[in-house]
Amino acid sequence: MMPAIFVKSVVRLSEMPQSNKAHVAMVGRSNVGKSSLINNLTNQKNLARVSSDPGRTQTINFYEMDKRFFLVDLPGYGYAKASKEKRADFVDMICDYLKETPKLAVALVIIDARIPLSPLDQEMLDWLQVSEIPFVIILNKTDKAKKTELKKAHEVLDRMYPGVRQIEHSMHSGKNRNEILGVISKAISEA
Ligand SMILES: Nc1nc2c(ncn2[C@@H]2O[C@H](COP(=O)(O)OP(=O)(O)OP(=O)(O)O)[C@@H](O)[C@H]2O)c(=O)[nH]1
Ligand SMILES: [Mg+2]
Repeated sequence: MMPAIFVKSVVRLSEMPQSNKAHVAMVGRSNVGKSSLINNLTNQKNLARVSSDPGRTQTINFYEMDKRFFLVDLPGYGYAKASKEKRADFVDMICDYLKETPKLAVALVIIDARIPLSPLDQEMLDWLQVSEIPFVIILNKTDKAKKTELKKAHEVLDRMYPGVRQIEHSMHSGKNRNEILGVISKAISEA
């Protein structure tokens, strides 16, 4: 596999890379592990900036993988310390991007395995469904979740979003990394 490279960070859709390559977007609440997942998938520890402080990613960041497609790191929603205006700006930025991207192959919606459906996650998942944007759910930080919590999370998601693929992941074990890469490969080949 070729190394992944950072392409650019943007705050306006008009600044997106001019390319017809497919996009794969990381979507999720602030601090859920979107940037860490990019580092894990690309096998490059310091590619995307990670922080234990929520609200780290504030721009739309494009990484090119294998010269074939873009991995897109988005700001998180629900960052509690941001002002109301800023929070709304991030949500607009995320939703505008997801709607306007010409070739979004799939969105990886990352949720905390211990908190399966916070109201904001539910809002995002519902919006993606209504908008007919293809997505899969990544249950992240499974290293911190109990078995019973994981089972519960799958049950809740099965009920709320029947048929939507759910993949467990932890950056520490790299659990299901190959399965996620498989989902991406399939999606970009069909995009
Ligand atoms: N235990 C555990 N911690 C994780 C995992 N993935 C990420 N983290 C930690 O969660 C924190 C946030 O990770 P980020 O990757 O910066 O999260 P983000 O979703 O990009 O956050 P924002 O950019 O603020 O929206 C960091 O301290 C990571 O080390 C995981 O699988 N398990
Ligand atoms: Mg981030």
